[in-house]
This record gives sequence, structure tokens and C-alpha cells, in this order.
Amino acid sequence: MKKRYLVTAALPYANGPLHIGHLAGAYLPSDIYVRYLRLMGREVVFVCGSDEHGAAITVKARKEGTTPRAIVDKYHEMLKDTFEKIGISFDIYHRTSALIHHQTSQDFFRTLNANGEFVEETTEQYYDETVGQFLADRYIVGTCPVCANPDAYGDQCERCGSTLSPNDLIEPRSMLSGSAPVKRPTKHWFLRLDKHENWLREWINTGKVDGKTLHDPAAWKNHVLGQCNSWLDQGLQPRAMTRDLDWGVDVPPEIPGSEGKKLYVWLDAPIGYISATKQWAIDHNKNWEPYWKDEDTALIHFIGKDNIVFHCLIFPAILKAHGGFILPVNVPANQFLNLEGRKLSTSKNWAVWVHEYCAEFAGQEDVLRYNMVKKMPEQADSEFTWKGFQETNNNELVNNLANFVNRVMVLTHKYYDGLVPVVDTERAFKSGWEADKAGQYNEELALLHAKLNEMGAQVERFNFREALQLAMEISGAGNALLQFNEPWKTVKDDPETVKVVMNLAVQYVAVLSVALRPFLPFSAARLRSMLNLPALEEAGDLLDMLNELVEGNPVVQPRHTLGAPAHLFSRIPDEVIQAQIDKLKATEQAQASDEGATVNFTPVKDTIQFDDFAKIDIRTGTILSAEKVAKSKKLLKLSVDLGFETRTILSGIAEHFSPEEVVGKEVVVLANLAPRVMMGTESQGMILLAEDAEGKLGFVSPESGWQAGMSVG
Ligand code: B3M
Ligand code: ZN
Repeated sequence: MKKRYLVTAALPYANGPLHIGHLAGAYLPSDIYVRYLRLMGREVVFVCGSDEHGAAITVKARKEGTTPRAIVDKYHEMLKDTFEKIGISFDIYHRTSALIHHQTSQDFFRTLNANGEFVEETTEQYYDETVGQFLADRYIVGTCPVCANPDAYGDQCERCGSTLSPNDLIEPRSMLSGSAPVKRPTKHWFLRLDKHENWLREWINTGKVDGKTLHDPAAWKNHVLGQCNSWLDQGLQPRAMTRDLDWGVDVPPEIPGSEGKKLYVWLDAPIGYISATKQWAIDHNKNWEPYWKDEDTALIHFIGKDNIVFHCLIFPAILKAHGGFILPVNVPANQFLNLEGRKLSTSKNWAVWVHEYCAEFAGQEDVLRYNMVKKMPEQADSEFTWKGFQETNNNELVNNLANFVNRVMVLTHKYYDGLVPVVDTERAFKSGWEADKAGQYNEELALLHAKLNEMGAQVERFNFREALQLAMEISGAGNALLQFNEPWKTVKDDPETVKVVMNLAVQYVAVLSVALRPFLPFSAARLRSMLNLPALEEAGDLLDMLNELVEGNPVVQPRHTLGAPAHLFSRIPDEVIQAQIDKLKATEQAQASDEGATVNFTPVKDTIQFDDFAKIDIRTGTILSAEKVAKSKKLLKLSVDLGFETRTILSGIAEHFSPEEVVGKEVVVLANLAPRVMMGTESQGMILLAEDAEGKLGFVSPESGWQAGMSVG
């Protein structure tokens, strides 16, 4: 076990509110993990903060007709406030626009530069002559060469998910002025990622660097290792670490040619974890360096799966290239959470916003936390529905946990005026763990101890769904203890046995007040108050309880006076849920009507002459085979019969159709498009598809049975 832990959660872009996908992806898992570590008496610092640079911010500022500074100031405060309200217990929530971050990032750049880790290259970049500035990839739009989406970005096509570069776009245009950008030479500093490929491959797959074991890859999630190896298999290329931007961290001014250059946001953002730790250390009069430089520190990054490569390959390369820093021992990335059958989408406002939830369900923050853990996409994407939210609350939180606690509190007050009874620990009763099994007081304490250890082991393996399930089994066993012994029937005839049962039931509730803390911090605090026990300090409280239990000592002493009973959770009625579903539908209709009003029809392109049209050659064809493309979530590799030959074509339809669905489809193909190599495969043409206002794709097909290879004009 390491001496200390430095736990990071992905820095959210300060360009919008937090939605439940963010919570389930990085912030709730990290909060559970950190709270558990604190409860076990471990030394841990939990850092996060707003990611305030990059095109994500400047694009938002342009859309809202304001400045990047105004955008980050607005959303930084909003994010900070939301995290507090939903109980994410960062030790510091910092921000990358802070001076200490700029200084830390620039010092990093200076060291990398001095270490010869960059190669300076002048390349041709797109420049908008109307506005007079170079264009970041996200500021260039054009037609996607894979799926013909007319509004693909210079770095990615949101329709087919292809990773693009601006040079791939057909008819690129500037998002700033709409004009066609021109190429201009510009110098940038490229990190020699290729130099790091070999040690990264060994580190990811064996946990070793220079023969020294730093972590156990078996403890890493398969999908994380898979994505890293898929990138490594493509070969790591030098990657530009600077941009021509007017918002971000300046390239150190003393470096020749740095005028107007900023650090690439994915260089400065992860360094934000370090600058946040520095600020925390200043605020708490501590030394930050052991947390980032001492090998007795466990560095763990909690992220969503779209950030894996940056945290498992690029940032480790930067840390190693700088020298003197430790590497993460794990990056337990979660997959994605979907909402009511569709991808969460900030741009389409298809989301449950956490700040809105906290306003509309004030006092029920733990209900959302509980649901997010139950649905946590730990190994695969998962689904949130409002109906499921209601059922989980009513069937588990109310019927299991709240009812159990309330019965214990009410009966102890009714039979003993709230005083925990003195018991004969040898007296027999029925155990709650196994029907018809005779219970024994000390054995019950040992069973609680064992269950807590099982829960802890799952938390340490980042299996939070399983860990919560184990904690709830304690509540289930408590309910069964009462059900099997029925104290309300036997209290008159067999008062001594009832004392044992009720004393034990209070022990169960007290164990739950600690075990549930990482998952349901607000409810755990209310349990402590009901039990009239000291508030948890999250400083070894669980470890202390485990030590008592293993000695056969009760957690709550006889004659302790309980506080007043209260309902921990309340049922959520249908109308409350229906209102949320209606709100989502209204959002969807508003979005559709907006799109119906303005965006439904992509504007017709500039007029062309017949001769222009005559240059393209469209043919009928039939899809013979289809398969997914490694590392791309949306591309299918198709083999298409064109009559006169068979073509291999990559098409961005994997999230719309399964490979099985498209085999045999009759299609029309742009047959004389220049071949392009993508993901290591040459795509020889383009399948023509139609897209509706919702982004749904459909094939354009000739009448069935049409001969392949026929011209379409
Ligand atoms: N802000 C990307 C994201 O929000 C980025 C994470 C940075 S963590 C250093 O998905
Ligand atoms: Zn595309």
C-alpha cells in the first residue's frame, strides 16, 4: 500500500454546465474512492478544476457574442457550485486561467524545450485572410471525406466520428468569416511522441519502466488498455504542442518565434492537476512535491473514455520527458452514460443538468448519486431513465434502507425510550443473513466486519456498483433480522431476545452510517445525527469501526441514547417523474422546431456548371461484407461490389447500422473520389447517405435488383 494518494478528476471545460454523464464518468467514482480512502485513514489529496483554454471555450464565446474570460468566469463558478451541491469533495477545485497555472505550464514548456523534447517545424496551416488569423482545427469546417457531412470540423467529424485533419476536408471554410481559408506557413513545437512509443508500450502492458515495476496492468480496465494499444499499434507521431490562438497559456516569451503562440490545451490542461496541487499546498502550508515526485505516492486519474489517450500516453510522455515526476498507477476510465435511449448531448440539450436536478430535487442529492452508482458505466456504456430513477428510489432507498432505519429507530424508542438495551450476548435469535439460521451476537459483528471488508476490496478495485451492492446487503440483512424475529410480536413474551435483536439492529444502522458515506454522504450524515453519534470526519472512521468489530466490540454501546427517528428517503410519485420526461420531450421538440425553422435543410451549395457535375462518377453497388474498424467508434469497413470491381470503403455508419444490417444493401457510390488512408485502411470511394434533422442516416438505393456498376446521373 502506498504512503499517500494523489487523485485527479478530469478538468471539465468551463464552457457549460455539468450533466449526469460527467458525474457518472469521472466525478462520482473519484469522490467515492477518495472518501473511502479518507475513511480508512489514508493520506489523500483530491484535485480538480476548470479547464479554461482551448477552442471549446473560444467557440462558445463566439457563439454567445462574448469573451472567453466572461465564459470561463461564468461557468467556473457554476461548476464549482454544482460540485459542492452534489457532494464531490475535492480538496481543491482550481482553474487553469490562474497565474500559478500559467507559470507552472510555461516552466514545463521551458524544461521540455531545454531537454530537446520538441522539434520545431514550420508547416502550412489554414489562415483566414478576412479575419486575419490562423485557424485552430475546430474553426475549420467542410465536407467530411468519409460520410459527406457538410459540417465536419477540422479535427473530427461529429457524424461519423472520424478523426480528421483540416487537410482532409473537402471545400474547407472558416467558421469565423465563412470564407475559404488559405494556407500560410507557421512554426510550431512538436513533442516527439514517437521517441516515447517503446517505453510507453512496455509501461502500459507490463507496468514496468527501465525494468522497474510501477503498477500492475491486471488492475487496469481492459477497455483502457485496448484503446492505448490501438493507438500504439498505429505508431505514435510527433504532435504539435502549440497553437496560433489568442486565448491560452503563452509560449514562454523569451523563446524565439513565440509571438502569438499558445500552448496546446492538452499540454496545459493535465499540468493543471499539478498547479492545482501546488495551490492546495500553498493554502494548507504543505509541500506539493511528494505528491507528484515521490514513488510512494499513488497517482490515479479518473476520466471518461474520450480522454484515455491523453492521460495514458500523452501526459505520461510529457511527465517523463520533463523528468522527475511519477506516472499514474491507474487510470480507471469509465465509459459513457446514455439518457433515455440516446447519447447525452450538450449541443442538443439532451441532458439532465446536475444544477437543475439539485434545484428541483433539493434534499435528494443522494438519490441521484445512488442512481448514478447503480448505473455507473464502469465497463460498458449504460443507460439512465427517469422511470428507472423512480423505481430505484422507491424500491431500494425507501423500501429497503429508509424503512429498515425507521423501524429500528421507532421500535427502540417505543420499547426502550431510545436507550440501546444491555444484552445477553449468548442469547439465541434468528440471524438475518440466512433464513432459519440461529444467530449469535459476536458472529453477527464478525459478519458485518467481513461484509465491510468485501465492500472495501471492491472500492479499491474501482468496482463501485458492486461495492454499493455489498453495503446495501447490510441493510437487507438488517431488514431480515427484524422480519425473522418479529420483535413487535414477541416483545412481551420474550423481552430478552428482543433486546438482543434490537441492539444488533442498531449496530447494523451504525455500520451503514459509515459504509454508505462514500456513496451517500448526505444520508450518512443524517444517520449519524439520528443515532446521536459524532459526525464523521472521514479520518479513519471506517478503520476504527473495523478494528472494534474484529475485537467483537459493538459499534454503539449499550445505554447509548438515540436521536429522533426521521425518514431517510421518500417515495417519488409518478407525476414528478412525468414532469421530468415531459421536460426532456419539450427540449427535444424545441430543438427539432429550431432545426425545423433554420437548420432542417442544409443550405444549397454554390451553383456549379454541368461540366463540374460531369466530373463525378456515381455507380450502383452492393455491400458484400462489413466489419467494425478498431479504434473508431463509428466507422464500418465495407467491401462493395461495383460490378466491374470490388472496392473497400470506410463509412461512418457504425452507430447507425450493425455490420450484419448492411450486408446485401444496394447502394450508390461516389466511385471516382480520390482514395484516402484512414485508420491504416485505404478507402476507395464514398457511400452516399441521407441524413434527417435528428442526425439519423439512411441509404440512397436504386430500385432493388438493379445491376451493380451502373452509372447514376
Ligand atoms: N477538459 C476534456 C473533457 O472535458 C478536458 C479534460 C481535461 S483533463 C486534464 O472531456
Ligand atoms: Zn464523417
